[in-house]
Amino acid sequence: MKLYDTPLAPNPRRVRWFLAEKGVADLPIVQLNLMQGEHRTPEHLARAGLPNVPVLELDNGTHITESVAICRYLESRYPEPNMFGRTPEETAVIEMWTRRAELLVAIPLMQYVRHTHPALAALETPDPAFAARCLKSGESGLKVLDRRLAESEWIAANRITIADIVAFAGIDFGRLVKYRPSQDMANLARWAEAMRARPAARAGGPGGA
Ligand SMILES: N[C@@H](CCC(=O)N[C@@H](CS)C(=O)NCC(=O)O)C(=O)O
Repeated sequence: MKLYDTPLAPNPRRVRWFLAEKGVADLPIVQLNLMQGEHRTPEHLARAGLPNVPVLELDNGTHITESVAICRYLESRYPEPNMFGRTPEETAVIEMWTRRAELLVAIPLMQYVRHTHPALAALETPDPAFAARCLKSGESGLKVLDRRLAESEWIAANRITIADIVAFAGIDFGRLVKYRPSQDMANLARWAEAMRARPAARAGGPGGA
């Protein structure tokens, strides 16, 4: 098994973080330089189907893309600690919050950064009006998480799960443009500090710790 990765990006960071929570340190990692277009080569497109990372290559030649799908596969290979749910109810609630974390928070905030940071113009034609709409929408999503975190220590269960990783990697990507959520969202701030303090935050890579 082999992971195609890149150091600063938030979606690959989810997988690195997940592996660190599982204590998996021996998975071979191939770093691609997105700024040099290494994810756009015919070799990478043949394995990934899209110019994206992360990609997990299995020993039988199967390629899995989509960071959450990769984590789900890794969960079945390395079941402990459980990050996707143990019962039907828990699994569904974790899926629900993972989708909310992705759709309401991570995607808009990642798009905000992509359309704001000058260096990312190599990947994206900056659209300031779109960036502003994404920030507004991501901040509405943060309020949803803040309310949830008033009633629960972690986003989806009584322990860290994939939902927390998806949300935090998206939010923390904002550091590239010096964006931090308002400390007025005290529950979110408490949770973000707990996430930042985990050893996996460092293993997650230079996206932030
Ligand atoms: N939904 C995919 C998104 C993958 C993705 O967009 N990866 C970014 C890095 S965070 C990428 O490869 N970007 C290359 C580009 O924009 O050219 C996932 O969760 O894995």
